[in-house]
Formats: sequence, C-alpha cells, structure tokens
Amino acid sequence: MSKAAILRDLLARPGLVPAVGAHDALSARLIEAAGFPVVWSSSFTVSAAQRAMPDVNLLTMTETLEAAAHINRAVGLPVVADCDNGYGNAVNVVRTVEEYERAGIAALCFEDNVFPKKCSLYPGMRRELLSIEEHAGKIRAAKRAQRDPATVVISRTEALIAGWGMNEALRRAHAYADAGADMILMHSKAPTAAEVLEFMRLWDRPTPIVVVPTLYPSVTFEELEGAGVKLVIWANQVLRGAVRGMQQTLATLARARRLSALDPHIVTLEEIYRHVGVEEFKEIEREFLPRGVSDARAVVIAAGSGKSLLPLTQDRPKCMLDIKGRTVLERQLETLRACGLHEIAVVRGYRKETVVAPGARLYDNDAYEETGELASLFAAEPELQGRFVFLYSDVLFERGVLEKVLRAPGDIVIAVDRAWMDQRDRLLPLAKPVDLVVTSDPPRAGRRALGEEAVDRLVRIGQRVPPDTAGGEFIGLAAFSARGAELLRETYAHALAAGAAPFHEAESVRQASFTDALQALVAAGHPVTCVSTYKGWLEIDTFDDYQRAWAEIRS
Ligand code: SPV
Ligand code: MG
Repeated sequence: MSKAAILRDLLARPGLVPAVGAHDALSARLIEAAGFPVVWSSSFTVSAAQRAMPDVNLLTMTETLEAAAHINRAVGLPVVADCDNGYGNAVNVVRTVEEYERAGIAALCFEDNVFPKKCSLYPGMRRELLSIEEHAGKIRAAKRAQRDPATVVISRTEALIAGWGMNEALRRAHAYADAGADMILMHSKAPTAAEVLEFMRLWDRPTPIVVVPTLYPSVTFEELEGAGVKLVIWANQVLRGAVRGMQQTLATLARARRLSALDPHIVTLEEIYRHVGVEEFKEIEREFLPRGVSDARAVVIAAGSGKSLLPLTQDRPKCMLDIKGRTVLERQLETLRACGLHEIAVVRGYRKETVVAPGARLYDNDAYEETGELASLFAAEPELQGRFVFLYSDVLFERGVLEKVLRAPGDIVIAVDRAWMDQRDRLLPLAKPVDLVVTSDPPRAGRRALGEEAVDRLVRIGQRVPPDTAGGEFIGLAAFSARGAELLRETYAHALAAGAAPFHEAESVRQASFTDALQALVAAGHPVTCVSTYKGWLEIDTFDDYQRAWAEIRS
C-alpha cells in the first residue's frame, strides 16, 4: 500500500484528521512518536530551520523536495508536501509532481500565489495572486501528471489572505474543485475562525476542505470537525517550541557555563540514540559485519598486591613497575592496541590511585585482599559482554602470541607455552607457583609445533597439576567469544549461587583464580581451546623475573 493510499484511507474515515508540520527528519520522527497520523512538510519551517531564510520561494524545488524526502524517509506516516506555487507555471508543476511522487510523497499542495510567493503569514505585504485560469491549469496539469492514482493534489487559495473577500474565495475554490483538486486548502489570516467557519457554511461541494489555523489558534479541533473540515494543519508550532527550547538551553548555558546545569532541561543522549535508531544500527553491525578484533574488548586484571616483588611494590602494584622507561601496563596497552584492541578495561585494587592507564576504563576491586582474580575480573562485569580478551597485569607478550589467540577457533581460547616441556627438568622443583596445563593432544616434547595444529583441548589447569603430567604453562592470556563470555558469566553465577567451597583449587569462589574458572568451564563440558606458543612472553612475578625483563626487553 503506497503512503498516498494510506492517506486516502485515513481521509475516507469520518472526522477531522490532524497533520503536524515538520522542519526536518528528526522533528518528523517525533511527530510520529507522539502518535499523530500525518506529517506536513512545511515551506515556512524548512526555510527557517534548514536555511534561516524567509519563506519567499528562495529555496528551489529540488531543495524543498530534498527536505520533504528526508522527512518522508524518517517516518512511516504519509507526508503532505507544501509545494508552494509549484516553482513556476504548469510546466514546473508537472515536474514537481513527478519528482515528489518518485520520493514517495503522498500529497502535494499548490497555492495560487504568483512566483515568487510571500509567506501568507507575513503582515503588511502587497499580495498578488495568479488568475483563476492559470492556477486551475496548474491543478489540471498536476492531476494529469500523477502516476499513482492515490496521490492527493491539494489546491490552496490565498484569496482570503490577500483580502479579496469571501466571494472570490468561493469562486476560486469552485474553479479548483472543477479542475480536479482532491482537496481545497482555504487559508485565512483572520484572528478568529469566523471567516473559515463561514466559508464552511457556504461550501456546497463534496471536495474536502483543509485549514491552517496558525493565526486563529484558539479554534478547537472539535469546532473545525463540527464545521466539516477534513484536514487541519498545525504547521509551525513544533519548530517554534524547538526554538524556545534552544533559547532556554543557551541562556542556561551562558549563565552556568557548566553542562550539567542543562540536565533538567535537555533530553538524554540515550533518547537521541533511540530516535535515530542506534540499536538498529548495532544490530546490523552484529549480524552482517565480519568479526574483526575491533569489536573485542580487553580486560587487564591488576588488583593484586604483588607481595612477591616487595619492596619494589611497596608504593605501587606490579603493573606500575618501570621497565626501561615504560610501565608494564603501558607496554601491555601498546601491544593490545597494536593488535586492534582499543576497548580496554583495567581492574585496580592495591594502591589503585597510582594506576595510570590512559584511554582505558577503570574498575575497582576494593576487596582485593580477601578475593582472587576471578572476583577482580567480575568487578569489570559490564565488559564481559561480547568478545573479550583476558590478561594478567604482570605478563608481557609478543604481538604474535595475542594474534594467534585471537585467530584461533573456539568460544574460549587460552595461550599455553610449550617451552615448559623442554625446561621442565631444569625447573623442578618449582621455585614459584606456575599455572600448569594438561591438554588433550599436546605436541611432542622438544618439537615446536609448525603449521596447522591439531585442535588441543584443555583437560586440567592449576598450580596443583603434577608437573610431570603437565604439557605446558598458561601464560595468563585468554580470549572469549560472545558465547564464551556468556558461559563464563553463567559458570561464575552458578558457582556463587551454589557457594562452591572449595572451588577447584581455591578455598571458595570469592578467592578463586582465573584458572579455577577455566577448570569449572571444562568440568561443565565447555571446550577450552589451547593455542601453543613457544616462549614469546615473560612474567614479572619475582625479583628474578623483573631483572630478566630488564635484560630481555630491548626498548
Ligand atoms: C507552511 O507551513 O509553510 C505553510 C502554511 O504554507 S503558512 O505558513 O501559513 O503559509
Ligand atoms: Mg508554505
């Protein structure tokens, strides 16, 4: 059903139909949201709002059409377009009808002003009207030009506006109805509705009547309806309300010079997002854009006190330690950004005021003394929606390691260093706790995996994994898909609700490490993919590590 047919349908019902004037696409959308059935694309408000110009035919047909087309596209409602005097003679009217119909406009209104016209509302103007014959010819031309039989052609007479009297108004209305106009707009500048109501009493044709009560604003909907008017156009009040709103906003801003002073007077950003369809846009992105890393976030867990590095960590957490002029955290953020991850969150705890993380969102786990990494991760729960990367704040890794993790298939992916297998004998007995990993299909010891690797799944992870069974070391880097993130949230919520104690290697869920959550995911039957790396990372957990970092990092 064309919008013209929708409009015809509306007009065929008994009673008066209101049309509200829009000056742009957003105002049209607000008119629709407020429940009005028809939009008037007004030359007065479009000239004022879009060009700050008087309504005197300064805008061309194509400019006016562009405005009407934007308005029309923004709403599902039929639009009645103010086409002034058709921008010339009957020849111009034909092109106007063709172009407006192509843009999906339901109705076109042509007034019998000469070109260039002057807005009907301006006081103290000498007015000239076309001859009845010439305007009737334009209406016949418009009716013949329309392709959609439902398109509504409104013929407007300015006889009363020009002060030419009721008889001339009636003569013109009759002639235009005879020329085939679907509706007659009888404009009036009288201060009351008396003139228009008198016209309605004298009107003896079936052609329905349109009015614009701008200058006789106290007339009620019911009075017009009772008089048999079919369409009332509330033409410019939305713009005038908007101007008042803008002036008040500006006056408040000039006075307060602080944006929050405006809060009670302006709509929220969210409201604008709603009107312009930001959610729909996101939905399209989610559904159709290739999944790059740019939609992924990173969450760095930096809440712990780093006791193993005292006294270096007396006044700052480990991530704030300096290595050759840059902090560990700065280096991490650099690697993340180099891999296209720009949405970064850092969870602080110990000496949180010293954490400097430019461009990252900060979350706090103030209970860092009594809780574990998992609680810190969930301090940033809003970030755990959609794809995200997890990392400890005390590991530095090469970009290639992160890229490999991001490329790997699977909803939950962790990086496992296989160099462990070569070094195992040298490292035993372990001088410090290590997150050891048992996987389903580890590469053979001493062989660095090349090319396509078999899919290797996590079987067991933690610091209590017997070293002789371990096939690698977890490096503190993991990636979750949107589904993986959901599984993690569910697993955590479930463990919390069950009050699981112990929770894998931890005494309780509150004290759990990230690896306990991974073990819980495996236990619940969710596959965790292990991506092999061979060194390419270092951890800063002990003073030895810190010294090694200084030695190994070149710049
Ligand atoms: C308009 O809104 O542009 C109109 C109505 O044509 S009036 O301003 O009253 O002429
Ligand atoms: Mg107009």
